[in-house]
Amino acid sequence: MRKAIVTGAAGQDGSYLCELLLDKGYEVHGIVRRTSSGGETRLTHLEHDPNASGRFFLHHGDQLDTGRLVQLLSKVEPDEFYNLAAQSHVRVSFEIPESTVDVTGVAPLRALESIRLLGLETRFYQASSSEMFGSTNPPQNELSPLHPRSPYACAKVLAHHLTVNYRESYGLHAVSGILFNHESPRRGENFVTRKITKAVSAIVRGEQQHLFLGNLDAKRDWGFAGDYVEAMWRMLQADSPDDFVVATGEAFSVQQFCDLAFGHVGLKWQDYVRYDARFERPAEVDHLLGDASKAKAILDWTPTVSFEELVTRMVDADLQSSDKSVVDLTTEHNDAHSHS
Ligand code: NAP
Ligand code: F7E
Repeated sequence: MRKAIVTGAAGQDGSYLCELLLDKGYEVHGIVRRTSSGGETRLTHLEHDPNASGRFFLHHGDQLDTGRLVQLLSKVEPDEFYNLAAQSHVRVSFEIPESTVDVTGVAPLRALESIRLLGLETRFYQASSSEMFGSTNPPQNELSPLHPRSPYACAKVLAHHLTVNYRESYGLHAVSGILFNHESPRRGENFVTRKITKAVSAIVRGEQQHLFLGNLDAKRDWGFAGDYVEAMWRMLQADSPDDFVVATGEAFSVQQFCDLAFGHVGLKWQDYVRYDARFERPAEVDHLLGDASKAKAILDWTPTVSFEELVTRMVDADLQSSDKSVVDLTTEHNDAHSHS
């Protein structure tokens, strides 16, 4: 049975990836922080899934704890290691730049160096990001210049180059997946898509009056997270390690997302959305639009969910969810002015 370790298992992508690997018959070892915010909601169904019984293990761990990492690597000796854990919020990275660089940029080095020193044959996946392109003109592909615009993006550039360097220096089977934005009903509530869909459902229920947002003009290439974890897995199955852009090839503005999300329930976004400068960033990334031709040609990967389908699925999921207990983990979406 093939074995995989997934860091950030309780995150959006971690939960979809654990599901995918279990479906493919893997023994899956997820690493989560003891205080993880997502484990309760995103992984519980797998812990109680009889098909995953005896094949799904969660381990406490932290990206800052090399000893724990070495211990788990030696014990599991995984065929594949997916490094998904990160402080992944771009605007928050301006508030906590040092810890962001440590968790998001330096921790991948801990994993690469541990795999190398232990002499494991483990294939390594690094969760790189379109944010690395920053202000580079669209469309962006694997050859586009990197111009990061936040501490988060700088950290991802460091980790990307380290991944390539360990491949070139030591022959590690190390892959960097440069993924453009991908969303789902499991998206963290302080990212703009989920903040909007959560607010739409709260407004429909009469629990919220307004939605405070920052820059509505930014354009993103938004895909479905379930499709993107399939691309991660395909990258590690390829004969030789390489780097791949994963994207839909279409970009839409935050305003267009609002238009569709509010329109889906018969509302006009202009009646509810209010500007709040607190949600602007010191440096914005204006336009990300990916060219995933290489992933299509080599991995035979294409996205299956359109932008419209993604937005309506997210709104419908929030409308159907009656669980208010998860709502206030991050309060960005609320009328009450709070941090995030
Ligand atoms: P996410 O939902 O924020 O998940 C990240 C996970 O990392 C969370 O479960 C978090 O755990 C964990 N984590 C944070 N700090 C940690 C630490 N010190 N030790 C151990 N775990 C820690 O992010 P995602 O959307 O699933 O993204 C997965 C990866 O892909 C991230 O590396 C992200 O930067 C990258 N990426 C995402 C996108 C996207 O659009 N989603 C695009 C490109 C790249 P807690 O629950 O404890 O906070
Ligand atoms: O912002 C604008 C904001 O926080 C998208 C992460 O997964 O994808 C994600 O990073 C856009 C930005 O995602 C609000 O200024 C307006 O232009 O949803 P976001 P992101 O910054 O693109 C990349 C690929 C990653 O790698 C990251 O890990 O929306 N925006 N008003 C807002 N954004 C937020 N969060 N909140 C607002 O109120």
